Amino acid sequence: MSVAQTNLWFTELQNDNLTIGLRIEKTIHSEKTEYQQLDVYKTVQYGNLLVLDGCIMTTDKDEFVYHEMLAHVPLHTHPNPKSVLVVGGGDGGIIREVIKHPSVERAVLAEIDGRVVEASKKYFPHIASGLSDPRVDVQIVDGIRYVEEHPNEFDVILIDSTDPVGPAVGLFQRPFYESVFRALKEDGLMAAQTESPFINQDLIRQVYGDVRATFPIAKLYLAYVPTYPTGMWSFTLGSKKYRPQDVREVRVHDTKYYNRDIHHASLVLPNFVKELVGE
Ligand code: SPD
Repeated sequence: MSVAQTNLWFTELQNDNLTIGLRIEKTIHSEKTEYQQLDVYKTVQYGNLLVLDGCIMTTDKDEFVYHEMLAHVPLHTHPNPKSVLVVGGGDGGIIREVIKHPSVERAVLAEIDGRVVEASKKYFPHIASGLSDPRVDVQIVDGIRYVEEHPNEFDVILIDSTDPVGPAVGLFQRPFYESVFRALKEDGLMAAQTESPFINQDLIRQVYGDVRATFPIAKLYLAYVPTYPTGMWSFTLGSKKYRPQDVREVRVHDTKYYNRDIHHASLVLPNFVKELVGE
């Protein structure tokens, strides 16, 4: 039996020439927080959808790809990650993946907007599930400042930012990567979400150049997220000592996307992306 369809659509304007549209059943939540417009919709295709300032952040159905890939590629690259910082990521998806690693003793979430954390606990409980773990310390703070104030403290730092507009702009700039470098221990490493190689080429070139100028090792890797602009998504890893190419075994197996083959496959770049980063 077919269900009556609404004619309501959420449309993300990805740039002046490109949109992605999801049919929605209803608006679940809408508010203007101190930092941004926060909306939650129930969609027909992808379950609940979290939107910040008009941009898709995550959906029930495809969130696992992004969260697993931003967390497990860098966490497996480090042989024994104990202390982890997540900058942004107020929905808790990255934290949920971080605490799957048995070596992790402490995971700090530095999120500027406490309303994102609260809305995610309410409307995305399976994504936010790790936030109440005793190893997790949720700090509602400016992530840039938090990183500056915690030198030499973390094995791994993961930057789960919104798109490079508004409050997130500073998270895509060289001074921030330099302070991430200082906040890492002597063999620490970081990874950041760095948008789509199809439509954010200047940004990727710039971020990769800044990370390569800051860290001895830099590597771009890819994953496929259906609800993000163009589907192809990039992450940039910067490391003081360990290379993602050297991972031989994976320690976490309760994943839907990530595995050892995906780890290595994600490091293989199409020619047009290689060119972007000069590989
Ligand atoms: N255009 C989508 C970029 C979203 C990056 N962050 C998503 C947050 C999910 N935890």
